[in-house]
Amino acid sequence: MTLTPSVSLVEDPQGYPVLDIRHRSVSGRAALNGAHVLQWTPEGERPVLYMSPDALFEAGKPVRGGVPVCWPWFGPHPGNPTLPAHGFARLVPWTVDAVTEDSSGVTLHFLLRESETTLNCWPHRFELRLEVRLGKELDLVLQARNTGETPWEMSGALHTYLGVEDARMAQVLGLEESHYVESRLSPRRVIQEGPVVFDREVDRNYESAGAVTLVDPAGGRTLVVTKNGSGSTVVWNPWIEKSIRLPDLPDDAYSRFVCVEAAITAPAVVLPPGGTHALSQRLSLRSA
Ligand code: TA6
Repeated sequence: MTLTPSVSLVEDPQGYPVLDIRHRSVSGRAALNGAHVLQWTPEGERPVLYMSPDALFEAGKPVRGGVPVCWPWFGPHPGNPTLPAHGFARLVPWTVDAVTEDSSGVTLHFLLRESETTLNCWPHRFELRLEVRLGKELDLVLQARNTGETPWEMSGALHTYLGVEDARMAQVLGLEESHYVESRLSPRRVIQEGPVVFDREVDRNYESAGAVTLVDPAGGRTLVVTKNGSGSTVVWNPWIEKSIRLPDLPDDAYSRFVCVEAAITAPAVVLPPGGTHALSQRLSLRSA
């Protein structure tokens, strides 16, 4: 099915619907499952997002790469460990509300509302919209609305896998002097001294609302991540042991990506009936 001249709906693999974008300024792919941006490649560039060669493309399962939408909670569910990590939004099919394009790129509008599946794990009514603008930059706007009768709270993230040539030489700038916690290892708040470097597992939740820059010297590329509506920046690299342990990552994956995530963690956002909150992120390439 062709939606606009540059966008068609394919099933790849079979039975897994994906919007395939081939525009003169950009190419990309986005799955209906999870409204998941799988690929973004500005014209004349290498793909910007990392996608594991071992990623699973199955309904109901998260995809290891691209931009997973973590919502309505980030990380393990605060009260019920049997619920999926990072919420349900990345696991369920969304609808495509609209597709538009112009000379500079393509915009996709995804929509998710409560269903029996979501109500079974989160008893609230909501409307979640993801607007994806693919061009020489990648813009994502995740807007949540409380369409119910009572307030509810949300956390979440745009869990972005950024491809690098060699993470062991990469640095994340812009978090200097920010406080962070190493989410797995210790609740202790630490101050970031200098650039963030990758020589072990890094799984940090920074108290930062500002832009960050990922420098990839081996790849000759620099990526700027700007955001709004997010008080936390999560930086994750699994390093060697976890890359080996995660079944949907090749053993050497740790050297090939860094996750930089525009996140809402603590405090969670509380929405009254009719209230809305937008979390947005822009990725822009700079030649190094
Ligand atoms: O990005 C932070 C994080 O919470 C890490 O702790 C790691 O678990 C990562 O997300 C991947 O989570 P996932 O559920 O996609 O395997």
